[in-house]
Amino acid sequence: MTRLRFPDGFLWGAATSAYQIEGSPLADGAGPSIWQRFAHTPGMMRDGATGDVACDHYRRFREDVRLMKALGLTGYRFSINWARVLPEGTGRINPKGLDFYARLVDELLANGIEPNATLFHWDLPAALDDRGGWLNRDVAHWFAEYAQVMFRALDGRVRQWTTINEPWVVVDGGYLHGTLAPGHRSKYEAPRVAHNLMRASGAAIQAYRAHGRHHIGVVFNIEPKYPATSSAQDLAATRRAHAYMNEQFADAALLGRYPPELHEVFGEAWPAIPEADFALTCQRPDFVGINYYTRAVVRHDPGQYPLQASPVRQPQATYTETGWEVYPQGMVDTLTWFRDRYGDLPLYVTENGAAFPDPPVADGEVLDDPPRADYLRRHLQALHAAIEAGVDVRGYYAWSLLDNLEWSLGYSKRFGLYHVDFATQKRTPKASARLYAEVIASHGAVLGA
Ligand code: PNW
Repeated sequence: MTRLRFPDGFLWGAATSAYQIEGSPLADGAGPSIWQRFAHTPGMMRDGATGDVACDHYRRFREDVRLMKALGLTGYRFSINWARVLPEGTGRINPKGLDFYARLVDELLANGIEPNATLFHWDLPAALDDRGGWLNRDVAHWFAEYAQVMFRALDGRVRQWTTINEPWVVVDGGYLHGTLAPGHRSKYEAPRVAHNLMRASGAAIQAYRAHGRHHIGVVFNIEPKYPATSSAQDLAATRRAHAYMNEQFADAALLGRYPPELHEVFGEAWPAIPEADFALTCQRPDFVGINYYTRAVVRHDPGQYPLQASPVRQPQATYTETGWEVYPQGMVDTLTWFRDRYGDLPLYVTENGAAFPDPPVADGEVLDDPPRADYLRRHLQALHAAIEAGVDVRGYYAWSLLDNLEWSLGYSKRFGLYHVDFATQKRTPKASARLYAEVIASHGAVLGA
């Protein structure tokens, strides 16, 4: 194999999100979010986990920036808890909440790390949920108001903004299957929420055009779909799954329409959408972030509501602890598909990583995590192949800097480059962290050995 080299200026990052790492969710005047409520509702979270403490990053962020520095990161993607800044979601600003993010950004910049601030990574203010949350069309204005507060406070120092993280997960987990906050289960709500998420993202981009001076983008989780057989039924199921998960959001944002397969999926639950709305959803972002974890091989399955499609397990493949097939070629397929469908625009891989069971921590030693290191190595090789194929990828963020709260799965799934002992808050580097540091220091050369 030849020596790999990533482009000069390629951004090497790691990603986290507010509710998953911060802890202190109600500190210093913050309002509750829907995740605060969901986690405190019996039966919703594995092992009764909550984000009350998480990685205690709210109080230990300086130590965590030192960990980033030790890896040689040039970028860090974090999210802002809306209800820390606007406890009621709109209106009154909480200066102490705003100040936390200002201090974090200052600490990053002082260490030469470029902040990428995500405005929404699932923790909607509970006060807005009380007003209908993502089902209320006004949410686009609420979100733009909050976005402008953040732009005004931090745009001098934050040069990369992200509107919404993974709208599909919000819709599918939060409103269709009820596995994530706010825990609704309705095929009538799901497409309305999807549309309002994209209206909100567009409204924030529009606000940025008036007030911002740098770059704003949106983040989609893309999971390429491959048919299990060449039967007409499996091909149609694959198209539905692809339209629902991958095209629904990116088409609204970049093409100003929805794929026709969604009508099949939602049937009479598909809402009438005013054509004028697409002028709002379709605001060209400066970049798109793609979260890539896995692929799905899809078959027709009438029992799956409402998609009538389900994934087929690949007997020869390796699966992560969250049940995701390790499939690095999917990274190449995803990035080239995205470029071909939506045209040239700068892309970032804004999340990629894997949960595997880790061995116990031995004092003072690097924790050995061969499967995660292997996942990282092979996906970075795939990323390099996509860049060689001409896709304009500007950076990569590993998910995640730290072991953290894996949403309703609690602390049972570890994605971190650093192990976290949740009893003591001690951070321990894993071998995957060492590998990543070597990749960064060598511009990728160690990947080609
Ligand atoms: C992402 N899927 O979630 C999120 O952005 C992170 O907050 C999360 O911790 C990470 O991936 C690991 O799960 C996803 O079903 C959740 O395809 C589900 C899917 C994809 C991404």
